[in-house]
Amino acid sequence: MDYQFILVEREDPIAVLTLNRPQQLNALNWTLIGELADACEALDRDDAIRCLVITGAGDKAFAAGADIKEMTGQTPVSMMTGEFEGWDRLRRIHKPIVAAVGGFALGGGMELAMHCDLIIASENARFGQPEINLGVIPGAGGTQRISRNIGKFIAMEMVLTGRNFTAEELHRLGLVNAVVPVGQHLEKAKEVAHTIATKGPVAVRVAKEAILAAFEMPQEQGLMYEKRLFATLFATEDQKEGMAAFVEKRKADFKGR
Ligand code: CO8
Repeated sequence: MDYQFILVEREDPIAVLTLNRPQQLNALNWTLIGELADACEALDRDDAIRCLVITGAGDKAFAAGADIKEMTGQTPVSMMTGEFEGWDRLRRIHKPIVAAVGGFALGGGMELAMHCDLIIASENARFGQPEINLGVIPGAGGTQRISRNIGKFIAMEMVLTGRNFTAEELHRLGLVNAVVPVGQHLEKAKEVAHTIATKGPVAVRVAKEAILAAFEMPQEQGLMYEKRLFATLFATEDQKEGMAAFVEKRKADFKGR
């Protein structure tokens, strides 16, 4: 399937999705977000693919935000209807997604990275929520995700001052998994994706679900949910295979069943 604003490259068992508007620093227009959601959903249904990587084309940006030119003529009604659907669909992808960030990840770009499950950043990556400079606030989860994933005070600083944070700062704050030399973010992200892809697909899916549930549920309920998911995995062939492989001192061959 050909898309206008993204590239999809399969490297089974992983797939790399590239935001492809480098002249506009990969600004996220509505079509791009819709295409990204379509492609992620198709790969989510594909048993041969076990982990996704999202990156930006060119060496300047992951994505410099939602497309400001496209937003200038919007109204409250047009912003409320339909257009958020792509973001919501991305939130519901079951397979793990690794963000490979080089250069700017601003506004919607940082929010897209935070929709992913791990973030690998190049030393030159710059993250920020500069919407305040445009007279608005983050609209794709920035206020909520920074508050929950880091905390109130950093969220206030990012959103109220609009200051960019370095990859190293966000690594120290726990939002970035690894910082690598300039230009190596995609290779590192693919390496991490390949590692995840060797694990049992059912356990990976359920693990992502359980961790995301921690942000939605009280702890007592979350612990019970985890316990139930853990028990359910004993009905899978992958559990039998994983444990048998350990006992027999061989590599497990997970089938996702
Ligand atoms: N939208 C549209 N075009 C952009 C964007 C953007 N966010 N960012 C950069 N571009 C374009 C520029 O207009 C320019 O195009 P042209 O050559 O046609 O003028 C091209 O990309 C290159 O950009 P610059 O010349 O500005 O490059 P610099 O290296 O000088 O500066 C910066 C790089 C600092 C990143 C600068 O481009 C910048 O400040 N960009 C805007 C950053 C920003 O404010 N982002 C937040 C946008 S608002 C948002 O993301 C809200 C999210 C809500 C999501 C929910 C939606 C439903």
